[in-house]
Amino acid sequence: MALPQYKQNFIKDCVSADALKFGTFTLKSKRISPYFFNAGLFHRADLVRSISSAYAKTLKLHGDSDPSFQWDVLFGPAYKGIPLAATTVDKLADFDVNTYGKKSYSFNRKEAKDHGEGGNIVGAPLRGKRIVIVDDVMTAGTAIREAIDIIKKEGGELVGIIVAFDRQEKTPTTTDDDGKPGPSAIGQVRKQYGIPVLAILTLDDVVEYLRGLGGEDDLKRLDEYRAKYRASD
Ligand code: OMP
Repeated sequence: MALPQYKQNFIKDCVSADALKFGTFTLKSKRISPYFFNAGLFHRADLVRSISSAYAKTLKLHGDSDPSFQWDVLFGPAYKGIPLAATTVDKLADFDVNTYGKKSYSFNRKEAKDHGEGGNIVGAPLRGKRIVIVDDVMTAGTAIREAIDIIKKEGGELVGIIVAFDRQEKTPTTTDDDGKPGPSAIGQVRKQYGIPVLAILTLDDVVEYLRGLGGEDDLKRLDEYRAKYRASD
């Protein structure tokens, strides 16, 4: 089945911005990966629009398919999540002002503030609110778990997470290259919290896109990587 148009558009923009690169990359986990996704490169105005539209579309499609998915605040963990949360709520209101016009965003300060209004949250307060976290990539889940702790501490209810890219690989461990699929950080968070973890793109989407283009060398390297590190969930 062909990829939906919005995913195709987003992959094209990722490649043109160099945000999705093929080659040899060392990950935070020390794994050597044949590709890397860098959401930080979406800084030009047209690319900001591209990534915020793709997050917004993914959230909207999920909300349309599951009416029980209701939320109040999009939380962008500092620093990378901040522009993502702000631009995505704006884009959602563009799509459908009745449904999304009253949604909010917020983010945490990295440094505690003890004067002025005080507190560690800027934007909508989280207490008693249904929160969706927006972030770039989850590999081992370290960054996301920090964000989850902040939401708990602030009295918010976590109802979902959205990332730009799901690498669909097992959580890094010492027995990494045993060739057997293992649980992913995304899968573990889904199970532990019983919430949806959405992604604009997955590695499977990129493989499908490359197949359409006939990128044989990159495909071969992605297939080898997947065989080694594939997630079981
Ligand atoms: P965890 O906090 O371990 O889940 O890793 C997420 C981080 O991995 C991101 O915030 C990036 O610093 C980094 N990363 C990417 O941004 N893109 C990738 O394709 C792969 C990684 C990574 O190092 O795993």
